[in-house]
Amino acid sequence: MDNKKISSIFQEMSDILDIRGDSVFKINAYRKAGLVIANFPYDLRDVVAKDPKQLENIPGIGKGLKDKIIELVNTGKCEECDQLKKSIPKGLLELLEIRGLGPKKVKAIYFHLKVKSINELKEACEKHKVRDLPGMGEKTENDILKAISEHAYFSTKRHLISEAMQEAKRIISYMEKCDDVKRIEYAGSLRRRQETIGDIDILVTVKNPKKSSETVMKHFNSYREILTILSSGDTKSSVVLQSGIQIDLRVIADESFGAAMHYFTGNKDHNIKIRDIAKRKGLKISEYGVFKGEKMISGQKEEDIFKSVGLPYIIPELRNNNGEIEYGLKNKKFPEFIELKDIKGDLHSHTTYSDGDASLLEMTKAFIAKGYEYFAVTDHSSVMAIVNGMSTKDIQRQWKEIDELNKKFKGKIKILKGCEVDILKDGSLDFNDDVLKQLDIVVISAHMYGTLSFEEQTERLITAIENPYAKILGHPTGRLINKRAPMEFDMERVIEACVKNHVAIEINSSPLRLDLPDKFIKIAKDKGAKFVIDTDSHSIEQPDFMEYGVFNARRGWLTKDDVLNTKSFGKFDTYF
Ligand code: DGT
Ligand code: CA
Ligand code: CA
Ligand code: ZN
Repeated sequence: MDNKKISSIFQEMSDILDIRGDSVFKINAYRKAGLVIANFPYDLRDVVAKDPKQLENIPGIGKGLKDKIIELVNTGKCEECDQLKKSIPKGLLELLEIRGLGPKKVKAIYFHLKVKSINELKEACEKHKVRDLPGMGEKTENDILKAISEHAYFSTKRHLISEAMQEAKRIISYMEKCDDVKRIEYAGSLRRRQETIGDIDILVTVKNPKKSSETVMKHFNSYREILTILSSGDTKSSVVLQSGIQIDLRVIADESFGAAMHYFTGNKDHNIKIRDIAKRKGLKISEYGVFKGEKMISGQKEEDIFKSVGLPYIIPELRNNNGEIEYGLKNKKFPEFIELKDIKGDLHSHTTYSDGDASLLEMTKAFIAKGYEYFAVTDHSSVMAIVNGMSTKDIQRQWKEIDELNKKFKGKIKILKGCEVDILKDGSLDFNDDVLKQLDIVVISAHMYGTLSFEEQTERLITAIENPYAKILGHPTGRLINKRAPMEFDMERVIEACVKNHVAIEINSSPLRLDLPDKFIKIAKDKGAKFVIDTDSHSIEQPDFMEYGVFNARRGWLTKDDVLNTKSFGKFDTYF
């Protein structure tokens, strides 16, 4: 643990003591120690190793703090600090990250309003509860709201897969213009289609490594979108783009391409397990190839790596060391996982009848361009006033237009009548049965009351799922990646209710949602659930999101059979 980290722990301790209302003496002791350590010229690890007594000569460090420093250096933690941390609600520490909020304000907000998370604080500000607290006012409230949105923006270091994918495609097509590049691929979490991406990893092979590496590196480092070059060597360069995304590019020999692709695709735990198996077989796997003693026996193709340890090819989406290796060793073969080309239609979309950007006609043309057999228009129900939800009159007008368009585009596409009906607080649906029974597709979604208690939320969702007209449970957790936390409820019970009532579970393909999240997909599949992968399109470009939903489904081990919209209309709807 370095000085910086120790200093920030002490700083945090003083903040916690301050929020708790501990003695000023103690609060200041920690605060001072934090500052001193931040500016201390020697590494505390060296001091502890050589002569821990010297710590007491540092101004502001007494015996108590000396012992804590030794404990932190030696064990990486500090018992008393951990205790202290547990003594206040976790969210309060998060509040301190908001610019302009010190322990005093956090304490007042917690004490008077019982606010203990950033989300709750945001709500309190929006309801103008903060301005009446002692020492605060309208301005404080506005400042806090502004700081909260900045915090959300800047604290998200992981990128949406769609953003990373766009950048990766752009850099690859730029690099392909360099004559010395033989092959180029992206690896890492992007190739595994993880829902968020830390950085982009690119592999390049060259015709002649000795001659070409330098040219390739030069070409890469001259990419116009680069904000800063973090490091650049003979075979590796790391840069940050103006968009804030980091790219690591590596140049490798073509004979090692497979081994490097495997290594840099990861994830790390998957790699480690594969290498362990190889070791037991007397082989060594590295990013350069498969070796027997000194001799490289394979590694040009990625399949070589799996073959060498007795495994069938494992698709990148599954490489998480989550049972894929054991499954492959045992079964020698994987199921055929769903692919984008299996999708026959989209069952969740919006038009200008509610909050969509495009007209029904424009959306129809966009879905025809996808080559689909059908799509469902599912504009919002009336309770969603903020997104211009439809009244009963609106939806009847829409049905008329759908009938006309269906005549016009007969043989090209079939438009299904649908609605994204809001789940109300008590679990009832926001359209009367008379409307619901006339619809082909009813997506039930919770957009409000995201903060009900675990029990209430579970009951609310199950009540909605039990409604005989419910067909698809839309974006089940309600999360927005990097923006809004998922609702809290008993996922297993909700999945079971869907299975029992033949309600399909949505895999919402919007890169901001990816909801149901991949970690629950396999659980739901094992419980016998059926899925719909749809895009929730609000514009004519968004039908393209479908691939992200399919990636997510593959990460959840889904095959074509698990997903209803791989079948024609008339076939899948019997499930409802
Ligand atoms: P990210 O960037 O955080 O979204 O996730 P990754 O998986 O792309 O991670 P990254 O960029 O740090 O590294 C790319 C791959 O390189 C990773 O998936 C596996 C491999 N790798 C990196 N560090 C290690 C390591 O220490 N051991 C092993 N066995 N593999 C590693
Ligand atoms: Ca990465
Ligand atoms: Ca990386
Ligand atoms: Zn929607």
